[in-house]
Formats: sequence, structure tokens, C-alpha cells
Amino acid sequence: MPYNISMRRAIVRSDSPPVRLRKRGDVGLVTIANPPVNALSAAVRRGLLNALALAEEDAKIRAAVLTSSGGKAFVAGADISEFGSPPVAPSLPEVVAAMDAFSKPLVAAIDGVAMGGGLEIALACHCRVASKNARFGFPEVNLGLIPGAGGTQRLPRLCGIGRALEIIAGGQSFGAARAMEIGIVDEVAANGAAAVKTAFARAKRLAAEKKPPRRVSGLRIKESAASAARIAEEYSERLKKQKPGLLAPLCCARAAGGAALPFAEGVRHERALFLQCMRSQQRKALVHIFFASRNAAKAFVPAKGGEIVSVAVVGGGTMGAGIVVCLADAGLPAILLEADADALAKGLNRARAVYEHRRQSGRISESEMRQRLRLITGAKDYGGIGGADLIIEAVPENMDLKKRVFAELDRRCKPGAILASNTSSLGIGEIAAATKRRGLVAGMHFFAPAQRMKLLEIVRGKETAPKTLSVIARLAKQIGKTPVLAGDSPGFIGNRLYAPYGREAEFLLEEGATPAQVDSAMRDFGMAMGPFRARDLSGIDNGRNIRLRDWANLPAHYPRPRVLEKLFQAGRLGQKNGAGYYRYPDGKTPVNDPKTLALIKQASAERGIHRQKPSARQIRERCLYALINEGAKVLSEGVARCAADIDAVYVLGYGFPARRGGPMFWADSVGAAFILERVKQFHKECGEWWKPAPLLQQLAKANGKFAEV
Ligand code: 3H9
Repeated sequence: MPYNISMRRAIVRSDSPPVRLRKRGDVGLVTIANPPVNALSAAVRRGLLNALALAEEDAKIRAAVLTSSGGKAFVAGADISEFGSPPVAPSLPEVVAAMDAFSKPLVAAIDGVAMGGGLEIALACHCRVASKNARFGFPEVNLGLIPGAGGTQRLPRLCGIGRALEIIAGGQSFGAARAMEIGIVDEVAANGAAAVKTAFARAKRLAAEKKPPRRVSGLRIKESAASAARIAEEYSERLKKQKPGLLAPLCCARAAGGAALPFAEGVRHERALFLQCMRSQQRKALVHIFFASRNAAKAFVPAKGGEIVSVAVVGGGTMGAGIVVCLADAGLPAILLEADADALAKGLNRARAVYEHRRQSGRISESEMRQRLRLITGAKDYGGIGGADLIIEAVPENMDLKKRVFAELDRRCKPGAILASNTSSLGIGEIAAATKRRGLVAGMHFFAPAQRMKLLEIVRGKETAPKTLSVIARLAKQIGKTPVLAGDSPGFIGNRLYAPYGREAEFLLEEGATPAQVDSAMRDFGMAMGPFRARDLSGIDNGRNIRLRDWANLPAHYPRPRVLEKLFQAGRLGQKNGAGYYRYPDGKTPVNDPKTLALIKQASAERGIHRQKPSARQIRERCLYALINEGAKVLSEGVARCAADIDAVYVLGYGFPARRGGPMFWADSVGAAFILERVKQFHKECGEWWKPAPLLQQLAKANGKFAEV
């Protein structure tokens, strides 16, 4: 009997709401319904076992289809919020084993994302039909884990060990067409409903064939156990270089390397590695960042109305051009405003260059490039942007200039339009005071390169209306950014903490380190880039401007590092003019420069310092504890809502290693009492900058954690 949607739906039993079993003719339809992403919580696992047992018992059911509701996610994997809590039976491996052993044909109908445990349950089915919109992947590695419910054993059996290693250790997702091409799915249907219909047809056909189900666990990979282990070992060696310091990718490779063993043995090996990862500090840190980056968005009340349909960006420099690219990527029309035809052409060319680069590296097609470039238009005067719903200012960091721009925007833009500044540290309240719409003015601090970095600091000025913030936060999500709310303090969250970090790095130079030593100590800690390489990239002149402003009223007894100023005076502006802390003979690769060392030694001599090379540990303590001490101040002043927001800012915007969970999470693992002792010591040795933050003192006394503040 062909499957018919209007067929009477016999509900067999429904005592596990997140999973339902319905009988449609002689096929059982098992549906997971656990919004928002159908995660495999304890209730879902129980429900699945229950449904399978009922379908197994029911002689009238000859085959079953497994699907889910909602359309966004088939199943997004294990329930991450359960990690770290005592295990609740049944475990996912038990559920997966029951699916594998199900005596009747079991067909998965997949729509939306099938990730992690979601892909594992699909692989445990005996046949898979995907909708065209389905996406697949094993993102466990991004959470410090490996697939722990047979994924490392079943995937290589379907697509070969080489591809499986890439998928499992890489953590990237891929679409239905690719899944079909590499043998993970058996058929692709036009949409979710068609996938269910096709799965029904397949289930009936398989039942009619009366053959034993085709279990992936029963397949073999073509390599011998020894050669699979060797391939995995070679892959691990590459991973050690590409992802230094990370445990999970290596465990992924080791687990997949066992795919030539008898299935049960491979699964035991996988389980041991999974549990090792689950207990690791890296897993805790990465899961913390997963939730921190999502919880940050909860600072904003969901916006009602205030749709942003068109956006204008003032200033076509690297940042402005990056912002229009972000907008066009999300399908939003963007107008770039520049003062004259020449500057406008340069700005538009910068945006075009980003797309050209993507096209040349095969990430977008020619027609996609043209489509996105069509969304970007130019304007040479304010009249051309008067109709925009949101205007993002991205002119150089100069308060007078910004005030002039905002006063003009206020006059020329339509009432109700939001005016945002991309300033990285200037006061939003002061900028807003140049307008008559202060409630509609906020900060939108993008990070370079704006088209790639995930972070957006949304800055609340004294008079910014909550709705303004909410509308910006909604737009942030639309353009793929993680919004974090920051208070209006110089440098907001990110740059405020970065200032003491950079300052200590520079004092270390005067005391005896070289830029390369400091950078390599911080890179070994896991930072994406050392502080001097980063400063060369952002420009010595920019760093100097910020410092001059920040230190304008600094009391005389605060010591001031001198190397940055010397570099500036010597005309070394960083990578952009070929020399800063390093030299850049080919325009991009840093090499050590004796001239910088001479300037550093001069600074040491002027301060009467006998140079001594610090250890990597001393470098890390000085830079990181300065940052954390400032983080404690930012928290108690309410500039950041919570420690997790600071962590999200640092991991998403400053290259802080995600495997350490961000600076405040890392500080909690070191302990407030220990950090306070070191801060006190530095206060004695290095001066006033190191005054311990009151919050750090409180936490040290109470044995408390930043996470609890
Ligand atoms: C695993 O499977 C281990 C197994 O191999 C072995 C076990 C033995 N659990 O991201 P969004 C929440 S490890 C719990 O904003 P999107 C999320 O917190 C898992 N909650 O939406 C948020 O909550 P809230 C491997 C989850 O549309 C809400 O859902 N799987 C989970 O931008 C919406 O999320 C993964 O790593 C979860 N698994 O993106 C996949 N997933 O609204 C992780 C999401 O309260 N998830 N939530 O803030 C994702 O990549 C994205 O969430 C997804 C949707 C692409 C699914």
C-alpha cells in the first residue's frame, strides 16, 4: 500500500512526549520532537528506546522510519547542557546499539542538521534519505570531544578512513549532495516532506525484500587494522602541527584508526577515548564558550518592529569596506558613503577585492560575487544615505571628527534611523550628545577583518534606548555575528582589557625580552597572535593615539613604557609601512629586526634597567594577570554583564584560545587566591598599575569564582 499522508494515524502510545511512535499502515513512524534543535536529552533517549521496543513488539509493524519535527534540525546531537552532570540512563551508545540491532528495516528521513549524536543515530539506521537542505557533520571536536556513540566506527565503514578522519577531526559540516557523493546517505529528496515519503517507500521495499537489514556495523573498511592505525597515526602527526595543544582532534584520529578492528572492539576503544575527553579541562572550556557565546545574546530583549531594510556605512577604509561585505553577505543592501569620488572608488574597490579573493579561492562563484556586489552602492554626500534605517560610522578614531559626522547624520537622516559608531574605544555618550536622537545612538564595534570575525560589541551609551540595542542585536544575528553587550567605558570590554595586556608586554621588552620571545610565549599559551605582531598589524600610530588619549591624565608616579613611542618617532608604523616591532621584507612575514632591539635597549638604559631575559612563564603571568585584574574591574563596574561575556569577547574577537575557555574561565581554573598573590607581588615590583581589583580580593578571600559573579 503506497504511503499516503491522509492515512489514518494510529497513535500506538505517547507516554514520552519528545518521541512519538505512530503506525501508518505497516510502517512505524518514530518522530523526535524536542525543540529548538531536537537534542538527544535523557527524555529523548528514553523515548527512542521505548518507541523502538514498541515497534519491535508490534507484529503489524514490518519496518520503521525515524524522523524529527521542526525542520531546522533533524537532531543537533547529544544534549550539551547535560555534559558534566551525572549520567542518566539510557546512554546514547545504548540507544544507538538498539537501533543497529532493530530486527526490521529502519530508515532515517533527515531534514535540517544531523550533527554529532544526530548523525550517529542516522548512521545506526539501516538506510538514510536526506532532504536537499540537510547538513551533516561531527562538530564534537569543537567541544573538546569525539563522536562517542559509534560515529568514529560507522563513518569510516561508509566513506573510507581518509575522508572520515577529515570529517571527524575537522568538525566542519557539509551538505546533502556531498553526503550522497561519499556514501553517507542513500537518496536525496527535494524537501523534508519528500524525504519522509521516500523513506516510507524505501522502508516498505526493504520489508518486502525480507532480507536482513543492512547494518553499517556489519561492513568492513578496505584497510587492514595495521594500515588503518598507520593512516590515523600519520594524520595525528599533521594535527599536532595544525592544532597544537588540542586533545580532542588526536583522540578523534585514534578512535577512527580503530575502524578496522571488530566493531565491538572499535566501539570500546572509542568509548574510552570519549570519556577521557569528556573529563578533560579542554572539554569544559569549549562547552563553556559554546554557551557563553549564545547566552551573550540574551542580554538583549527580543526586538519588536524596527526592521532594518537598508544600511549605510560612513567611511570606506578597511573596516567600512569589511562591514558592507558583511551586510551584502547577508543579502542586505548597503550604501557606502565617502567624502569624494576618489575615496569612494577606493572603498568600493576594497569590498570588491574581498569578493575577488573569495572567488579566486573557489569559495564563491562569479555569479554569487556579482549578486553580492550589486547590493553594494556608493554615495558621495549625506543626501544619498538619508533613507537608510541604520547608519554605521567607520571614520578614523577622532572624537571631533566623529561628533561632526554624527551631527550631520542627525540632520540628514530620516527620523527614527539608528546611528551607530564603529569606534573601538571612544565614548558613545559623548558622540550621541552631538545629536538630538540620543536614544537612537549606540556603538557597534566590529573586529578586523570585519567580514570574518564573529564578534560584535554593542555599546550602550548612557541614553541609548533598549530597543535600539535590541534592533542592532537582531541585525547582528542576521549577519552572522555574536553580539555582546558592553558598557560605555573607554575601550569597552575588549580593548579595555587589552590595554594592560599590551602595556605589560611592552614593559617586558624594556626589562630584557625581545618581541619574538613575548609573542612566542603567548602563542605557546594558545593566543592566535602575539601582542607585538598584533600591534604591528593594527598600526603603531593607532596604538599610540589610543595610549595618548588613555594616559592624558595619568598621575606622574605611574611608570610609562617607551618602546611604542620610539618606534613611532622612528617612522615605524607597523606592517603597513614594512617595519614596526618586526620588519616585513615581503610585506607580510615578520622578521626580527636589530634596529628594534637597539631602540628597546635604549629604552631600558633610559629607565636604568639591567636587562634580564624573562622566562615564558613570567611573560604569561605578567600579560595575563594584568588582563584578568582589569577584567575584575570591568565586571564590578558593570561594563561587562558577566564573566562569560568577557570570555566570549576574548575568544571570538581577540584570538584567546577557546580550549582555555576565555580569560575569566581560565582565571577560575588557576584560582583567585593564587592570581591575587602574583598581582600583589607585581604591585610591589612594577608599581601602581598593578593595584589589585577589589573583586579579585573578595573572590580570593571567599574562595569564589568569576563565573559566580
Ligand atoms: C555529541 O553529539 C556527542 C555524541 O557524539 C556522543 C554522546 C555520547 N544541546 O546555535 P543556536 C541550543 S556533542 C543542547 O543559537 P542556530 C543552543 O544553546 C553535540 N542545546 O541556533 C540555543 O539555546 P538558547 C554535537 C543545544 O540555528 C538553541 O539550541 N553537536 C544544542 O544558530 C539554538 O541554538 C553540536 O555540537 C545541543 N546539542 O544553530 C551542535 N545545540 O536558545 C551544536 C544547540 O537557549 N549546535 N542548542 O540559546 C549547533 O551547532 C547549532 O546550535 C545548530 C543551530 C547548527 C544546531
